[in-house]
Amino acid sequence: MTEQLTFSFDALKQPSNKDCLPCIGIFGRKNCGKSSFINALAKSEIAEVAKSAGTTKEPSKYYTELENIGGVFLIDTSGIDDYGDAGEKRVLNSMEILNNIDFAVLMITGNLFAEPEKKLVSKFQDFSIPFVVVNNKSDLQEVSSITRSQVELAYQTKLVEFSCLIRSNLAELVYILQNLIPTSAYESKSILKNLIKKNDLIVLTSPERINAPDGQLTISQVEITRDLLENDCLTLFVKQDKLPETLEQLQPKPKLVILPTSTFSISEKVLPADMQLTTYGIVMARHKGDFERYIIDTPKISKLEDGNHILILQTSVDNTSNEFKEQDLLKDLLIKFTGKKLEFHVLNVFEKPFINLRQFQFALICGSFLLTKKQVTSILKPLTELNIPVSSFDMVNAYSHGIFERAISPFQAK
Ligand SMILES: Nc1nc2c(ncn2[C@@H]2O[C@H](COP(=O)(O)OP(=O)(O)OP(=O)(O)O)[C@@H](O)[C@H]2O)c(=O)[nH]1
Ligand SMILES: [Mg+2]
Repeated sequence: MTEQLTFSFDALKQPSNKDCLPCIGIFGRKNCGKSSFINALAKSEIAEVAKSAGTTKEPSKYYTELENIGGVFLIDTSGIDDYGDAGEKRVLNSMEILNNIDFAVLMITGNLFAEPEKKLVSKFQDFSIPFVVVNNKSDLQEVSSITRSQVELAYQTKLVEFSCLIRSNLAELVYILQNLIPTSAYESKSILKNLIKKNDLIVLTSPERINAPDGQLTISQVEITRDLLENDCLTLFVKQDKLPETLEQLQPKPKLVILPTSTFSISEKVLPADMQLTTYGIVMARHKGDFERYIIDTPKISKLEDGNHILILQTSVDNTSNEFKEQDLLKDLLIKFTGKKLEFHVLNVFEKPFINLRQFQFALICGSFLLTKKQVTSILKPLTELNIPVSSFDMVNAYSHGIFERAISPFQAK
């Protein structure tokens, strides 16, 4: 079964009933046979192929089924060697999909493995994306021993000979994909994965006064509600002051109640001790952040001392964003919670200026709800490699409000 889906980055981020399927990005220079490779895997002419270079102009997502793997999404891209204003924009568009793919195929031809390929591989490494290199058009030119050792030794990956024209070792290639696609690719991308199931009753609450602009819900509230509906959960939204009477009337009892951090402590006191509670911020930190690390590192804020340097990673360039409010709140929270004189440094992750990371005793990421988990993990990697504790605004917020343990408990193995 093969079908083309209209590509949209949002669609990739959104859970669907196909959200547990691997997403494979196909990269390489113009005309190296990326679209032909998709057709070879799908055994159907779904992607446009032409003799002239530059046929694929934007990422296109296709669904197909591969032997012994099952359903996968294949994402065709434009050439990584494109140039000029429009060409560079197309390259950037291709790079965007790194945020959402589980595995990559880098296609080369004519033993050409130079700057564009090396740059791309270093991006794969930044995003921790496993990959394989395919030497296409091997009916015209086979891979040389120099290229093979350049690729296989330097990157500890496989270089596979292939020809989209002849397709003789297609089964072998699919077998290689089957072995190299990480198991995480088959995990659900749902926000509340492993926590909810069909027909579970989940209660969402808002503060008495809805504080998002123009009476809107916050992005986290909207995304979590959509996730619950996608998973066929019974979803009830109530204002915080209506929570006790609502819960009294509800039968069966809800599986989980999600509260804003600001009202958690008030509600916690009136709700039964065995009721599973968490906050929107913690749900999103688990979905979009390095949650396991945050759980270990967040309590380390108690050990901060006078003169310690705290790095605040800013992830938005939008001046109207809540992120700046978050930063001020965070500074106040940390100073009040620790009672120490702390030095704060704010760094915009998109500017990447030279900065000596070793000077920091703690780092926090703010406003990362617009990023993907892969992006956040890649941003935090240089810090975690230096064993600098990292956390997010929401986790620190919960910790300094004294609600951390209870709010993370629904996500911890019983
Ligand atoms: N001889 C030979 N030709 C191939 C092979 N694979 C693809 N081609 C041809 O190479 C040309 C480009 O193929 P495409 O699949 O459009 O290449 P692409 O990488 O998608 O190209 P762009 O979208 O322009 O970046 C077409 O004429 C294909 O028929 C192969 O294995 N051997
Ligand atoms: Mg193409």
